[in-house]
Formats: sequence, C-alpha cells, structure tokens
Amino acid sequence: MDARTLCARLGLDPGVLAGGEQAVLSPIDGSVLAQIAWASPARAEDRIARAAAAFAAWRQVPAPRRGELVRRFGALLREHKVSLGALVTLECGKIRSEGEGEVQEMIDICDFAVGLSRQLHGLTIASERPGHALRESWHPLGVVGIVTAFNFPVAVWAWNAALALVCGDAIVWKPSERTPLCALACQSLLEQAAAGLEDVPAGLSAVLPGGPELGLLLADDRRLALVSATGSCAMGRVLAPRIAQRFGRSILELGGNNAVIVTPSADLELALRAIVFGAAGTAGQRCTSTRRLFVHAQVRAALLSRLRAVYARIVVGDPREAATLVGPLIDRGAFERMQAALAAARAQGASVHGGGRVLAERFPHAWYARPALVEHGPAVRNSSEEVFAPVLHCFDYEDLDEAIARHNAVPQGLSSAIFTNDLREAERFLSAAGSDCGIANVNAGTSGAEIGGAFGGEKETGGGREAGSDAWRAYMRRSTATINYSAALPLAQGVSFDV
Ligand code: UN1
Repeated sequence: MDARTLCARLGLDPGVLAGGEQAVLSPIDGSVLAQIAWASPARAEDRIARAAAAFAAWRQVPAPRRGELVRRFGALLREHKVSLGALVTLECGKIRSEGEGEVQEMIDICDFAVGLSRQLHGLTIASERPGHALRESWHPLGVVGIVTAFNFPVAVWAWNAALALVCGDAIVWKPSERTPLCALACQSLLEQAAAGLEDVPAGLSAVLPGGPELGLLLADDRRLALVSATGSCAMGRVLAPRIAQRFGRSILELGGNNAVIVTPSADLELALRAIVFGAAGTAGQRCTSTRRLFVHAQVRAALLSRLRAVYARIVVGDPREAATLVGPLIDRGAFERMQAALAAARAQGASVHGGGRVLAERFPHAWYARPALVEHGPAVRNSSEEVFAPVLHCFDYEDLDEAIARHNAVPQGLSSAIFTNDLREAERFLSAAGSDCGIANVNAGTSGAEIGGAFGGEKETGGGREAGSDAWRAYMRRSTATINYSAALPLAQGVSFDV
C-alpha cells in the first residue's frame, strides 16, 4: 500500500503530504513518498509557547485522568497497528514484522504508562525531629523536547511521550528528517485519542518536522525542562552541552557498540540465532545491534563456520516481501560508511565475508548490502567505532576476564550479552566487575529489549534511561516537604538559635 493511503488511514490530512519543499524518500527504492513542509522557527516558537501553556493546565489534571488519554492512544495503536507498521516499513525500510513490532512496543509502553498513572508515588521518610513528617512528592516537570532517530521512528518517541504525558508534561517532538510521515501519523493518532477528552488542553503535543537546526532550537530553549534525545554520540556531543549550559535536564540515548561473548559451554545454536538477529537484523541499524563478537578459541571454528553459512543464505531484499530478513540501509551515506569500515578492516588483515552491495539493478536508487562478518586475527583486539550497518567484528579470546576487559574497553556502553551455561561465568558477567553496559543479558541477544526494564547505557551512550522500571522519575520533579505538626520549632542537627 502506498504512503498516501496509509497516511489517510491513520487520519492524516492529505494536504500535509503534498506541496511542501521537502521530499520524503523511501529507502526501499528511493521513491518520493511525499513532499512536506519543514517547521519554520516561527512555527517552532508557536508550538513551544502553546505547549508551555498546555502544561500549566495539564499538570493539574489528576494523573489517572492523564492516563485516560494514553489508554485511548494505545487503543488506537492496536486498531492501526498494521497501517502504522507498514508506514514504518515504507519510510525507514524495516521488514514488516519489525515495523509492526515497533508499534507493539508503543502499545506496550502505553499499557505500562496507564498503570503508572496510578502509581506515581513518593515516599514518607522518618524525620529526626519530634512532631515532624518528611514527605517526598513527584510533580509534573514541564515541556519535554523529544528528538528521535530514523531507525525507531515511532517507538522511541512513544517511550518518551507516554511517560511524559502521564507524568503531566507537555511534549514537543523533533523526529528524524528521514521519517517525518511516521511522526505526523503518530501525532494524528494522539490528537484522535484526545478528541472529546475535555481535560486535554490544546497544544499539549506538537511535532516539528525538520533538520538538525530544530534540535538545536529545542536544546537551547529554556521552556523545555527536559530534552530526551536519541541518536549518534556526535549528535549528543552537540546537544548535551547546550542543554547543560542552561541547566536543562537531558536524557541521552546515544551510540552503542554492543558485544556478545560466547563461552565454551554456550548453546551454540541459541547463540547463533541471537547473533544473527542482533548483527544482521534491522540491517544493523539499531542502537542495540550486535557489533562485536568475542568467541572462546575452543568454539570459534564451530561458531564462525555456522555463522558464515547462515550469513550466506540470509535474504536481503524488499522489506515488504515475506521472505526478506534484511531490508535496505537508510541511504547512500550509510552504505559508504559501511564500505569504509570494511576496507579499514581488510587493511588491518581481517577476512571479510559479505558486505557488498546487492539489488542495485532492481533498486538503483536504494542501498542494499549483504550483512558482513569481519574475522580478525590475533593482532587486532577490538573495534571501537559504531558503524550503523550490518557489520559484525569477530575476535577470539582465551580467558573470560580478559574478554570482559576487551568488551568494556570501548567508549560506548549500551547493551551486551554472554552466552554460557556456566553459572559462574554468567554471574561474573553480570557482576560489578562484569559488563559495564546499561543492558547486560545472559543467553539472549543485545537487541530487542522489552519496555518493562529501563533502557539506556553508560559512558558515551549518554547515561539516560527511558521506558520501564523507574525511568518515569526523569519526567517529573521531586519535591521534599518537611511538615511540622507540633507547636515547637526544633531545628535539624540539634542547632539552637534562640531569638
Ligand atoms: C534504538 O535502536 O534506538 O532494544 C532502540 C531494542 C529496541 C529499541 C532500540 N527495543 O533493540
């Protein structure tokens, strides 16, 4: 189905899709999906001002009522899962199952947020003073700016939006310039969810399609109490200091360089499937994609020969076709960065399997590549750069502590996994001296996290946490109250100050 029909099903005004100066291209074949208008600075100003006004009203709506908006949004997502998933496929090139999986991730976070809307709890704390109570409350924070990447054009926004909305915040979204239609469709569904709900103020949610300058605008605007940004480390390096400079809060979800360790006791079939999904799936375009493999020398030959065999038969192709497992790269630049990484590995003596361009005749304006396995010799110990493409660097190791040290010896710290049937190895990997990532898995791959846990990573990944667990606290402000219900005024720490 074409983008126009899908957008119409999702409630988008067809006028939005035509007449604008920006062509939206599909990575599937390079065709023009729509011509849309970018948001001007004046429009951004207007939307932020409206969001700030909406926040003043929304923060006073009882949280379970705020949850009702998210509940209705989740219901619409269930109804439109196939259409929105198909739009994700058209605009970012994911295979159908992963496009729909992304919408499922949105539904899941909506369910989570609805429950949370009755659980935004604080603490009561023992006071050291007689007749005193100490209470911690969580209050809505303000307007939240959300900056997202092309590779998860709907789910990552939803993690932020669903939590921010139940927490009482207003939201302003700058989607990737590659995927504005997905963003406009999500905004349309959210507006449909709000229709008829009297306590939802106008302007509570806005989308600002456009380029990096809009991201800078959000970073610099003091009215945004929090900016939650997902993208490359380079992007984070630009936005973070600007947000910090005005003492704004940020949630940064930046690059990963995720690794899998396979030990001699591992179930190799299990490891194989997880590695292929993690490294080749989504054409290697997840921040959680598996980019490095440390395999014990004893099982290296067995695992790599199976990996080579599976890699050789992975179907790369049109993501709308049922047999396809790996769709296109987002654009030519991604393909060129992939080729440069492979050339650099070859120059270091690695043997590279796969990695070349395919389907160039059928899709001359799109960029399909075979996933690549890069087998390094003993001289090369690690790979420290994130290349957003299906490239898996394979290394062997002899000693687990040494493997963990190499695993951690990269700037990024998002996701990680060990495949082992040895309890000691598993627990060592999960311990304080183990993986230094925000996500550490045992016998499960690096990508495809559920929303129930907090999502994010350490070091240059940025330190932010989104989605489940207590990630909601970042979208609220904490207020500590001391209540004196006595007739005296004892001071803390026993200080005496008689007047
Ligand atoms: C991302 O690539 O930015 O864990 C997010 C995963 C998905 C989210 C990835 N749930 O792979």
